Amino acid sequence: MVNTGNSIRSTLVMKMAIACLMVSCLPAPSSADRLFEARQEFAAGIEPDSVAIGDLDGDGVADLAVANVDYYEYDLTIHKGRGDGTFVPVLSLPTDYQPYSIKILDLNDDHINDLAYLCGYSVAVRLGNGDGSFGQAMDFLVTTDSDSMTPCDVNGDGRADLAVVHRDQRRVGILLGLGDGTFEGEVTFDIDAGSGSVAVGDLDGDGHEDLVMADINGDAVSILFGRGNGFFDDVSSQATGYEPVDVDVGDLNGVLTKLGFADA
Ligand SMILES: [Ca+2]
Ligand SMILES: [Ca+2]
Ligand SMILES: [Ca+2]
Ligand SMILES: [Ca+2]
Repeated sequence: MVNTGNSIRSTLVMKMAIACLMVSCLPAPSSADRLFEARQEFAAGIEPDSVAIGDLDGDGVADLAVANVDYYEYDLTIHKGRGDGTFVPVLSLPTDYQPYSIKILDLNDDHINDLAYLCGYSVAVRLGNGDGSFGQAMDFLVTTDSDSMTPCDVNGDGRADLAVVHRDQRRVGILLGLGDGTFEGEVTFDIDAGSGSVAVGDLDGDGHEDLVMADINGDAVSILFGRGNGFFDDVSSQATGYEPVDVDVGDLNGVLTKLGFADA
């Protein structure tokens, strides 16, 4: 059988259509696929709620600290990094209550990372020994239990302070660090609405750290502009979308620091 011109064109059109169909069926690589290899999973404790990244044993390789908040089997788990993206089996550290908002930072200026986390009506601190082990927990009372805390330096003395948000009391608590891993008593500041998240940054460029709280009950963020001495101006707020649950601060346009927040 001899192909006519029309039949040849029809065959070409058919092949092109099939080729186009095949291309369209191939999954387009997502942005995440281009940035990350396949996900790996590593066991933590039960119901991990927050995670922090930092070198806990001084080998220059990032490790993980995870706060696990299962009602019956809460703890911290320490995951030492091997440097290839995998981790050695976990070390479990018991806590007195369910731990939230774990942070890795150096609180006593010995250049060894320490742990800070919320635990019941306290901020708990465990100073690092430099080998991935930690001293006993030191507790610093706060006014209520909370699930959000951020490190800051609101009095500009170079010593790490902590800001804790108290959702039910519509307050933020500040614990000024003394530089040895301990803190002064909590001082609280009123905000407009119940908030479940706090972030820190210099929003007005005056060199003093400011605090931003996501007001899940107020459809806004509360802002406390810092005076650089551990105290703040009266709270101001900025409307957001519906029930923002989280907030962070970063330079999004290269000119001014802007707010970013996640609506519920
Ligand atoms: Ca390490
Ligand atoms: Ca330290
Ligand atoms: Ca400070
Ligand atoms: Ca400021």
